[in-house]
Amino acid sequence: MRTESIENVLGCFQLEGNVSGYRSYGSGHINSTFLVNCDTENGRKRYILQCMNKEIFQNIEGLMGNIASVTEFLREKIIKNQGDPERETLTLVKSVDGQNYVTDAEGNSWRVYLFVEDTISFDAVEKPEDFYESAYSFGHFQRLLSDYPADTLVETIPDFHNTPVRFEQLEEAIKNNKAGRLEEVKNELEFVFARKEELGMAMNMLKEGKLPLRVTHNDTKLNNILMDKDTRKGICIIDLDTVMPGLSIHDFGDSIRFGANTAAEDEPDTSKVSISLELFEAYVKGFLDGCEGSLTNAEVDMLPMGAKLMTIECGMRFLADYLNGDVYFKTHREKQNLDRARSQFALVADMEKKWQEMKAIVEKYR
Ligand code: ADP
Ligand code: GN1
Ligand code: MG
Repeated sequence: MRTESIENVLGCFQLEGNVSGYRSYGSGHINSTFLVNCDTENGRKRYILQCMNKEIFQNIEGLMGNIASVTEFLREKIIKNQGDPERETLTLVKSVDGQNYVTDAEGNSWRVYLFVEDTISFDAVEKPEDFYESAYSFGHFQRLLSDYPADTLVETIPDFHNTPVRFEQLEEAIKNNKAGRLEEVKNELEFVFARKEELGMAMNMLKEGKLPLRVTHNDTKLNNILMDKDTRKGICIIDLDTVMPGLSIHDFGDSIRFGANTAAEDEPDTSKVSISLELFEAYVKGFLDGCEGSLTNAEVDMLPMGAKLMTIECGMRFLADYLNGDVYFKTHREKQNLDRARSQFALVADMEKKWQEMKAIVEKYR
């Protein structure tokens, strides 16, 4: 991103004071995020500037429409509950001509949010209590959106958590072998193909009406929640690009995939990868508390399967991206997508070993 263009873009938004600096920020894999500092008469004011990934999000207008109306809906609920809407949900800053985003001369679209101060977003769980808090918040988020008109939401990435479609996309990547890396991933493919029959479980239950479609977040990674830096309570759910109709077990599962792994998502040494049952338990408890009894019996039954499916699905996505030449997820080193995929599959294997224990934990809190 050229400096000159970022400065032009910032000039298009209704920021308070004068921009005194900006820098790259956060560890998201999709958008380009910047922290922006402004000097105002009353001191410092900070913003988040994001360039949306236009290869991944084909309908930016629809995506921004979703975010504007979901944050407005949440804002009203937060005000009713006597909360602070500028801390508890994202606040879009309008452009000088009153729009929710701006498109530059190169066709890149940008948005600005108020920076939520005095919060932290974790890339790894430090304490089970923090994981409980994040689970509570993601459960509560779903609860707050339970009466949101789902049919008005644009599907920003079609088939986002349709695991069988993700399998087909992997098959396509194998067929094309664009980056010539197929030979390297034989073991990983064997792992996935051995589990092919299981991949459709959740989607089949949805089709049969056994699992309800809800408004879900769909990207419930630990660093997509801001926690208060002092109380360490969940404050604000962010990264709303994929808020769409989806399955609650997928929101649950994606958090487990990322947060209950004893190793990093891209850990090259898979012997360090395992599912922490202590963290799994903290998340089950927090998510069920946050959902306040709204999950059906079938949803609760399927929580462990949600975790397994989200982990294998994400592994397939990383693997397909590796075969395609690292075109989707941001990478910072060679073979990072391959390491990410391997770490996901090692986590699935460990879940399989601990399956009965995972089920017993869910039973304890249902
Ligand atoms: P990506 O889609 O690339 O993951 P995110 O929207 O998750 O992008 O933003 C990346 C990171 O920026 C987050 O993990 C978080 O640390 C930080 N961030 C994003 N929005 C805000 C905000 N409004 N206030 C404070 N921090 C934020
Ligand atoms: C991406 O945007 P970010 O970094 O929070 C991805 C998720 C993956 C995750 C893996 C829109 O999330 O689906 O689970 O990376 N988001 C999108 O870390 O594809
Ligand atoms: Mg993110």
